[in-house]
Amino acid sequence: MSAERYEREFRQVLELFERHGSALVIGHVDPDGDCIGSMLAIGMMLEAMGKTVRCFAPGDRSELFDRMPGAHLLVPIEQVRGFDHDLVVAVDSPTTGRTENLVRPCADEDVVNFDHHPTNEQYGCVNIVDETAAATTMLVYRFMKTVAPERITAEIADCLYLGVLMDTGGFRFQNTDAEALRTAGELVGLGAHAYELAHDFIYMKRFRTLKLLGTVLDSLELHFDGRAATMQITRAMLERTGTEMKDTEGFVDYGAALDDVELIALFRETAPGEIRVSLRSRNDHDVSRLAERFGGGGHVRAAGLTIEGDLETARRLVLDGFAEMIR
Ligand SMILES: [Mn+2]
Repeated sequence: MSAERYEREFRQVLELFERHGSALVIGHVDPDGDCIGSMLAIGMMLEAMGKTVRCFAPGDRSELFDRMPGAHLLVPIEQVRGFDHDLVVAVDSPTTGRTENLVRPCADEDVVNFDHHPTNEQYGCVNIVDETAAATTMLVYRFMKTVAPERITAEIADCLYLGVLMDTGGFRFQNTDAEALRTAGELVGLGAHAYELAHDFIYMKRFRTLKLLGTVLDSLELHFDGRAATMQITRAMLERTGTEMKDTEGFVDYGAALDDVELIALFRETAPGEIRVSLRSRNDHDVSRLAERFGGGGHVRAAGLTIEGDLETARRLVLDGFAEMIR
């Protein structure tokens, strides 16, 4: 990613930040660490500039995120609806649909779009979209470093680091390139707490979460001579262990730990008759194309979709898709 490529856009975004008095920062449904980190970093920058700012992402989020600096900016949906704002900043969201249409394409209000999904629909008035970035927070960092480096406090550095940490799976995924490591290094230099963040967000698990993981691993199955794997999380499993769906982030990666497995699917019964599917690819199989077929999306190696139907229906649809891909 070259800084020059977005030089003009970065200036436009800063100009919007300076010109407007209030901003709504929006993330995608069921926000992850990259989404939350991007939202809070931008939120804190705007707050320090004297702006009125609120951050929101629909769906569930882990309460761990409430420990992050800037978490006071996260508001419930009721405080979004009545919020009179003149700027919208969307983060980590390839489509406005991923924000449950809280973000509307650039028209009568100014919309800034920071994202790293290849399927991004460029819905912003200013679009900073670079699929070569391992995390959206890397683009936010590049923006701040270019136009307002003095505004990157240790608190903002923590939020930006969180995105790189989580979206690279703790610097293990294939997107862990020199730029990701360089960004992480610079952010630690600016005060990000590498150890504490890795401890809280990667290593530490609650007792009940580990018990749930045990039952999820018990559901692990191999298909197509061990080239694909599936796992599932039912409402009953959550009830038995006293957990919630938001406790299951990262579970899909246990399937990806199997050496010869190329494709992995984790099925989550999010509501009766609604199955959310997380897909992972271990090689060049493009799981985002399979996800898009069912209205989902994502990256080549990590994507998600929602299927209306029961677990068996979802399994059949996804395994049929896998069969086409590895044939
Ligand atoms: Mn991301």
